[in-house]
Amino acid sequence: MGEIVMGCLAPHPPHLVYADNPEQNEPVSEGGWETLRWGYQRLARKLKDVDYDAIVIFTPHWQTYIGTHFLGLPNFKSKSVDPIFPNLFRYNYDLTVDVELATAMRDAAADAGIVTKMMENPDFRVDYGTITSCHLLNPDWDKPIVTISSNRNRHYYSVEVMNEQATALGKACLKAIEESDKKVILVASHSLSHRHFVEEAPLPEDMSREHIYNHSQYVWDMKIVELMRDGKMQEVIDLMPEFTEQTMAETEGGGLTWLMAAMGYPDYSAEIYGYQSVIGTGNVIAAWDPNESTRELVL
Ligand code: 2X7
Ligand code: FE2
Repeated sequence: MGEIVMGCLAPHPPHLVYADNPEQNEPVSEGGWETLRWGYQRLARKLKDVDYDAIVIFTPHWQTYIGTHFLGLPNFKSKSVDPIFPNLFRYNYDLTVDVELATAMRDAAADAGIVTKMMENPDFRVDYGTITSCHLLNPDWDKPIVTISSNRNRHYYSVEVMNEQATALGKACLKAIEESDKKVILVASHSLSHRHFVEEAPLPEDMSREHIYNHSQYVWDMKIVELMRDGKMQEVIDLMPEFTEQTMAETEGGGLTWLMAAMGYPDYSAEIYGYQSVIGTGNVIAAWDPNESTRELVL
């Protein structure tokens, strides 16, 4: 029987890849945002010791307006360019997809009444949320991935509808994983609070210019992190509509709701790997390790 061996909240500001200067990314930086990058490095080291078959990632930057889509070809190769920050992120990727698992998830979601589609266009450009979170969690890219799109329930309806739909999708994905014989890492790729500056510093990595957009965002983010530490994930999901509306949070795409529904709303402490702002947004790296013997107090 398959299982979820780890769940991660993995924010994807392209700034973090830019700051790391990997060979795949064209722009060159002088660093920056070390609190998040060092946190990611620590989590990536932990994941190296985890036995798993695939990473399943839910991204808010592949936005679909009719249904939920899944990457559906074994390989995608192209250049991913951030539409807002092309100066920071032009990343050459060549990634492998676990199509069997993607199809099983699609089928389970369809059985649950969710409108679905497999993305089988070989020229499709994978979004920068997927690339950034996967690069930072597994810079070796030595495991296949499954990417799930974010249906725009929030925009068509409300955060409440988003929460319900993402919950149904999370439960369907869990069913597909359990029916497979695979060990899977689930990743919700997004920030927390999401108001951001509309002007970039002349040198983007100038850390003297980086801070949270406003105090209210900071207080909300800390409330969410505290609940994560306390193992109160059902409460986080219950607060989601209010949090999302008041901080314009990137939870609006449904990632954390999907992750928590699939993991059964953990009542144990999340591992916290770092919190920092990027162009004013609030970003926490967190992981839920279902295995008590390897679960750690990180920060
Ligand atoms: O997509 C993002 C993000 N979520 C946060 C910060 C900056 C840029 O892009
Ligand atoms: Fe984003």
